[in-house]
Amino acid sequence: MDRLNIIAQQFAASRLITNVRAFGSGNINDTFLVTVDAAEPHFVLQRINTHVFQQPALVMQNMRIFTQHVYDKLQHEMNPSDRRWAVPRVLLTIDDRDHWVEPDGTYWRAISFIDSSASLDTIQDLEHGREIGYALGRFHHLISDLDPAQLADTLEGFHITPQYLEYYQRVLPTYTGAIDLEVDYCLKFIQERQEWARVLEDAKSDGKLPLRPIHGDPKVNNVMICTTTQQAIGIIDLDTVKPGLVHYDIGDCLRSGCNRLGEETTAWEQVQFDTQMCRAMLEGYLSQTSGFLTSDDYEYLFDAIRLIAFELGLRFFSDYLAGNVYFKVKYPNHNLDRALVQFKLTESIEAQETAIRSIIEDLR
Ligand code: GN1
Ligand code: MG
Repeated sequence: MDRLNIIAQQFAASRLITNVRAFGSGNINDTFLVTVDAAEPHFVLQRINTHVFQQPALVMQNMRIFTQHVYDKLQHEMNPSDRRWAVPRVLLTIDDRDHWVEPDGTYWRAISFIDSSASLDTIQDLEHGREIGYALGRFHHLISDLDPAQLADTLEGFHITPQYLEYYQRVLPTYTGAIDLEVDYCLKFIQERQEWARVLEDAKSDGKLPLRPIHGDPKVNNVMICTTTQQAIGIIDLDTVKPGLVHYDIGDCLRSGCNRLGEETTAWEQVQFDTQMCRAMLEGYLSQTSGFLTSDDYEYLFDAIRLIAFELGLRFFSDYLAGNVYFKVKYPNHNLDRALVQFKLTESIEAQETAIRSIIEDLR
C-alpha cells in the first residue's frame, strides 16, 4: 500500500479504499478525494499545512464547536419546506481521534464529502452569484448566535490588514530581484493606500464593528452547488472559522465572485469588478442577514469590498517578495501575477465607488 492509502485507511475503518486522488485547488493545505466501497462512497482527506496553522488541534476544536452549533440550530429551525443545507462532518480514526499524525509529524484529518454537489472556480451567471451570496448569508445567520469567544484564534493576524503591511515592510528590504514595471506598479499601489488600509481595524477599535464568528475564506470555490437544483447547499473549508469581522467575509466573497476572469487569470490588465454581479451577490447575502446587520455594518461595506481585494494583493505580493513561502506556486512569478490581478480589481472597485455605494444603499 502506498503512503496515501495507509493514511486514508486510518479514517476508512474497515471499508475498502478503491481510489485516492488529488482534489481541489487550495493554496495552503493538500487535499485528496478518497473513494471507498460503501454507501457513502467519498470522503475528503487533508494534510494540514502546519507552517500556516501552527496549532492544528485548535483548528479541529473550532470545527467541532462550529459544527455542533450549526447542527443544533438547523434541527430547531428546519421545517420541511426549507432548502437543503449540508455541513461537512469531521471523520474519526479507528481509535476515535479527529486527526492522525505520521511519525514525521505530518498532520492529517478527514471530512465528509457533500454528495451530489460541485464547486466552480469562477461564477457562471447572476443566478450562481445570488446563490454564492445566499450561502455566505445563510452561513453567517447560522452562527450569528454563536459566541465568538468560544472559538480560538487559530491564525493570528488573519485579515488584519495593518499587520500584513508590517510584514510587507519587513520583507521588502530582503527582496533582491529586479524592480521591473510590474513590481514598481505594486510598490506604488501599496504606498498610496497605506493610510486607508487601517479602515476596518480602526472601526473595530472604535467599537463600530463587533467581532463575530466568521468563515474567513468564503471564495466562490468554497461554496458547494447542488448538481440537480443548482442551489447552494453548503460552505466547505472551515479551517479559518474563528472570530473576525463579517466584513472580511463579505469583502472576500465579492472580490472572488465579481472578478469574472478569476483570481488565477494571467490577463490581469483586463480584470474588472462586475457591479451587476455585486448586486446579485449582495441580494442573496442580505436575504439572510438583514435581520442582524447594523447601520454601521452597512456603512463599512464598500470599504470592505475594496480592502479585502487590496489585502489579498498585498499578501500575494509580500509572499512574492519573500520568495513564495506561504502560498503554493506553480511558477516563480505566480504570486506576482496573482497580486496584479487583485490590485487591478481594487482599481476597478475604486473607479466604480459611486455605483457600488448606490447598490448598497438600494439594498439596505
Ligand atoms: C488561501 O488555501 P485556500 O486556497 O483555501 C488563503 C485565503 C486566500 C486564498 C486565495 C489560510 O486559501 O486567505 O483568500 O488562498 N488561506 C489562508 O485563493 O491563508
Ligand atoms: Mg481556505
